[in-house]
This record gives sequence, structure tokens and C-alpha cells, in this order.
Amino acid sequence: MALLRILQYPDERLHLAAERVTVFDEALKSLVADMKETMYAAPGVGLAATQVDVQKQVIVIDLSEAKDKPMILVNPEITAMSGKSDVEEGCLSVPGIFENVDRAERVTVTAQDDEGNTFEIHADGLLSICIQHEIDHLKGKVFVEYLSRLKQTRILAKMKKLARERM
Ligand code: K1U
Ligand code: ZN
Repeated sequence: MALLRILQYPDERLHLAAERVTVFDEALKSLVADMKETMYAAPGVGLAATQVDVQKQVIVIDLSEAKDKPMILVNPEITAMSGKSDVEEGCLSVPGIFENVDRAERVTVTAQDDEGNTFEIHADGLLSICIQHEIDHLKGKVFVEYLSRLKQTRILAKMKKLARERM
């Protein structure tokens, strides 16, 4: 397994759309294993392949306390949404920024596992928010893009300062 580098906003590659996975092979399992290790190390509760510069529709999520219940969502599609939610979100690609985002309260999602088996999830609470956040990543959208222009400008300035300090 390997720790992958997480792209930092405003890296342009975070805006690339991911492609559907058509081959369920050892390379896919290896990517999933690396993504899980990277998510746990960050630490985070979710990670989309886009964030590690892989343009494939792959997401890992683990909301368990013990970090022992990873969910793998390949080619996820939201088939139903209901209700309204306004919950604070964070993002491993935008460290130190936490903002409320308007989302659906509940989602129904169809996805495949890393062997290609199709399954359906009915999610609410943090799982619903996390799934919507990660699917946005696969479409090239970062959560800060839901915020006001003013907030986006401030976040951009903060991220550029952080990047300068890292150099
Ligand atoms: O996509 C990502 O960058 C991962 C992100 C997922 C997420 C969290 C909360 C709301 C929406 C989406 C994170 O994991 S941010 C870090 C975080 O929330 C966390 C970190 C350690 C312990 C518990 C939570
Ligand atoms: Zn994120």
C-alpha cells in the first residue's frame, strides 16, 4: 500500500471530471487500498479519486469510530434526493476551512463495489452529506464553490498563503 498525495485547492486538476470504471482488476483494488490508507492517515472520513489525481469514479468513505467499516463506491449515481440540510463540511483538499453547505437531507445511491457488484444505499445524516461531497469531487466540483464570492476570495487567499509557507 502507499500514501497518495492529496491535491490542494485551487489545483486545476480538482476540476477534472472522473471517468466511469469499466475494468474491475487488481489495479483498481490497489487504488482502493491506497485511497483508504490515505484517508485514514489524513485523517478524513471520505476521499474521492479526483483528490489524488486519478480521474476514475472511485470513492472511499468510513464514518465508523474504529475506522474499520470502509465503504467503497465505484461509479456512484444519485437516483433520488429529498429534504434539505445545512451542515458544516470540511475537505482534505481545502485544509482548515469548515463551512456550511446546502444539500439534500437524504439520498439514494446506486454504485458498484471493487468487484463490480451493484448495490443501492439509502443514506441520511453525515453519510448522505459525505456521499454528495465526494460525488461532487468526481464531477470536478469542490465544496467551496457553493459559497459566496466573498468567502471564496478569502479562502483562495488563505490557501495561496498556505502554499507559499509550504515552499
Ligand atoms: O472529501 C474530503 O475531502 C473528505 C472530507 C469528507 C467530508 C467531511 C465532512 C463533511 C463532508 C465531507 C473529510 O473527511 S474532511 C475531515 C473530517 O471531516 C474529519 C476528520 C477527522 C475526523 C473526523 C472528521
Ligand atoms: Zn473534499
